[in-house]
Amino acid sequence: MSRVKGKYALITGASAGIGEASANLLASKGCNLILTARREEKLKILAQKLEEKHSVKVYIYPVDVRVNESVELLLESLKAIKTVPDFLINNAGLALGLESVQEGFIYKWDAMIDTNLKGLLYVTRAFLPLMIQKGEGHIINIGSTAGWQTYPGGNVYNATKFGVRALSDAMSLDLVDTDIKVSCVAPGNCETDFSLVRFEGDKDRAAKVYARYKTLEAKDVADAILYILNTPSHVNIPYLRIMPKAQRNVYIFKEKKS
Ligand code: 8X3
Repeated sequence: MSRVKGKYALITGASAGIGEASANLLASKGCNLILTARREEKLKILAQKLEEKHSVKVYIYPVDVRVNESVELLLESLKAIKTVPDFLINNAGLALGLESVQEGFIYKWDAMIDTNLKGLLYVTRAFLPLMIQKGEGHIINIGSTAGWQTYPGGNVYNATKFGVRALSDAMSLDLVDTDIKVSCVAPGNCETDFSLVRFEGDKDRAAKVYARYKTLEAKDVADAILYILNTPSHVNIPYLRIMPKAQRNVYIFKEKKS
């Protein structure tokens, strides 16, 4: 049974990676989509493909979650078309750099904190009251294994993902009297453009992160998200950690034989 068919999922950071994979998978199960990202061009192509292939409604909006005014504009746009999401997938997030704290760049810290924490909060604050009014709903916050274990140079990225984990927990408590569930999905090493962004376009350095063993694919994480959204109304999954088989934690992994 599909519990997502005919529902609306709002996905942030939907133009690539886990966001895009989730959009593909949810659309294939008949879920309508509200896709946001900073890059509208990629969203347009994705929306057209999904509407044609799966006959679902796909709305796209260029949104910068770091800017609350941009999120408020999204809220107004959705109010104008009387559309309230059933599912909110707070996926927009990034890592920048691997410098130690003593050598860190303030602009990278700001970008990570503004996107991974403040952006998640802005979007949640905007839509949660409407979701509560609507009735049942589900927030999925994309965390990371970096929210369970720190690593050298991870510092601020680690802090934001520990924060996403804490916020997921805290939101769940705040929502106890509602029918809104909150889940934190925390992937380990997943091959997307995450490392390319982290290393600001250095393709060789990014490729090395994914070359050591078979990593997760964005679709694997999307499968986990769909599983969570498909659970019966009375079932809640606060955390779902998903790792490549070869990666047991941040430090312990089995390298491919060359
Ligand atoms: C991505 C996983 O280990 O690169 O969130 O921080 S890791």
